[in-house]
Amino acid sequence: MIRKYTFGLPIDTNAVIAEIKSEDILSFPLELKTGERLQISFDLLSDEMIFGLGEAIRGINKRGWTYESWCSDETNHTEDKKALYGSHNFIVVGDRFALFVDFAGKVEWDLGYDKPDRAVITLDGNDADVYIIYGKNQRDMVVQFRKIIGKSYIPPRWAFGYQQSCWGYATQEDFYTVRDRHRENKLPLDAIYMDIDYMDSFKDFTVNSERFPDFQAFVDSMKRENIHLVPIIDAGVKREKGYSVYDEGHEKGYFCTDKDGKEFECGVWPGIVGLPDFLNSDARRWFGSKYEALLRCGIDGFWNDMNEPALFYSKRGLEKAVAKLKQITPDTMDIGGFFEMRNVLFGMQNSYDDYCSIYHNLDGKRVCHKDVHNIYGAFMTRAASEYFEEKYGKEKILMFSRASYIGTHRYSGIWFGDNFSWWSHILLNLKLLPSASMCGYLYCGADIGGFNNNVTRDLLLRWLALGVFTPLMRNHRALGTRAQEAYNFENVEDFSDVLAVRYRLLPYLYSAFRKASDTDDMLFRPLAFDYPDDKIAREVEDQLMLSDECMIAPVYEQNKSGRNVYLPEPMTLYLLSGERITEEPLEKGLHYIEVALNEVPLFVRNGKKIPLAKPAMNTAELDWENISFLG
Ligand code: MIG
Repeated sequence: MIRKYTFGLPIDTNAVIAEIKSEDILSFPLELKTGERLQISFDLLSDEMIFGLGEAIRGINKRGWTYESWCSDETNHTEDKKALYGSHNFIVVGDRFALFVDFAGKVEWDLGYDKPDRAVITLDGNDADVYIIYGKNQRDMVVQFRKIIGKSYIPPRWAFGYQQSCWGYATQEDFYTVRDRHRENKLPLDAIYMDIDYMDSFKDFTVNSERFPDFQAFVDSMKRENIHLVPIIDAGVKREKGYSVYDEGHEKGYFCTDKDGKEFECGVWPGIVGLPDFLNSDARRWFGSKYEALLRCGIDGFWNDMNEPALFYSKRGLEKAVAKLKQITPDTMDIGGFFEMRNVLFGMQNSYDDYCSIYHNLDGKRVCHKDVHNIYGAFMTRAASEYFEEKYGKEKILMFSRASYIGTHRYSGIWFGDNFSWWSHILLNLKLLPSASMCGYLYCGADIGGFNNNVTRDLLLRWLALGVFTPLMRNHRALGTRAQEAYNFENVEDFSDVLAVRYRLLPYLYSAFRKASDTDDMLFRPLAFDYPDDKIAREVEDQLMLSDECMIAPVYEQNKSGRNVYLPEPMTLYLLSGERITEEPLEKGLHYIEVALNEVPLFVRNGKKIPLAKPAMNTAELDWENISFLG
């Protein structure tokens, strides 16, 4: 049962696609404060758990911290942070109700932070739709929510293969090397990512012709070897006269403006850019059609980046900062002045003041960016996906986005952004999965091996053993970090062993994915959803249920030969490695399991059968029909 309450005049965020009649707000069942900022609050029961918020830091159980919905270019995913790249205003409160706050501005979620037994949700505005969902259990509430926000995006099958990425591949030789070295080392591979260096001066929809003298031939030769190329597209369009994308957007008035109607100027990788006004439907159609420049060459996958939007600085911020810095002289500088100078410089990036100074033309209505911030990136990805759907069918093109809102899951997947090569980030990756599932993000994954910092061999192997189960299985790293392709490490067979397991399990993983999408269900669930009366299972934060058959429990600490696992019911443990499989039936309860670095542990519920294919070098060569079974 779903109840909708409409406050003020909400803008259409495109999140909910079902028609639902609004109730009288006087019957709103939770405490309410109206005024400039709508506030919803309620008491929490003593051991009540809160799930949800999609892409957010901290635990699977969100209670005890304060979060913010504010799409953020946040490269430090530490536990003191409040927001990451996506804004997903959905929570499940114990088994009492679920709540979706459909509001495109900032939302603060105090979930037992100020007072341990109180939740207070504060919106930066008073025009919103609020949905309250009642159901027979948590999973049921999620399914009901998913039904009103529409079916999850399903990418092409090759996007379930192993994918390699790196910020720094620049020339076509770099790409051939990645392909060939995977081949030589018997490492399967389906795709290689093209980060910003493929472009000409970071201009969207261009290709650097010195580095790629015959781009079409390059794409074709990769395709012949079953390798898909996936270029990045950034939100900002380089402000350069003579660059057709900029010129067109400028002439048509498709860029965001400042208060006075002048194009808002900010600096990102290409230098000063125009921000396409994705809130404007004409601008969306226009931007979406620009992907054709690459689609035409046979490109069939994209990742949309920097669409929170990420701003290094703005012209107005820079002017203010420079004026401030000019007042400083080394002789008069004191400690206070030093810190102020530092704040002035660092504060320019992704500044809230800038977000308050940007304006959109929402199909004729002028709106300030801060009131629609959380749907900006979502609408960029919508622009691309609507074009793909019209021209090719959306399942033909791989698409995932960094920023997202509720509803983006119909258009694309997401990746979890700039994590670190830290052991704790394997665990963060795991914790993000069920929360993403709740909001419809079935196609998702983290940068395997970690984006920032230097990887180690064991970290990569352990992370890949979790990545075997994430629909997006992509190894990605930042410029200047230690080489992270599997072939750089000793005993590369260990990596082949782990990657082989991914391909062996693909028929199962793919069908589990489709089933979750078809039935608006979760692909990953917290154990608490399946075993609500089991006191130990309820609090497990490092194991997940996968579809209806399995449980996963990766090793996520260094120098460990295994880990403790809690079994809420009897299951069989399979250790998979290359074509080798060992099997051990285990009783309900606590177990220590040993897992070698080249093994992938999988726990299968009694009576469930898991199909297995033969290993393959890519999804095109995989024999999807001839399968055997685990168990
Ligand atoms: O400011 O394109 O999250 O995956 O490699 C960094 C370079 C911009 C951020 C993305 C990351 C990508 C990087 N980008």
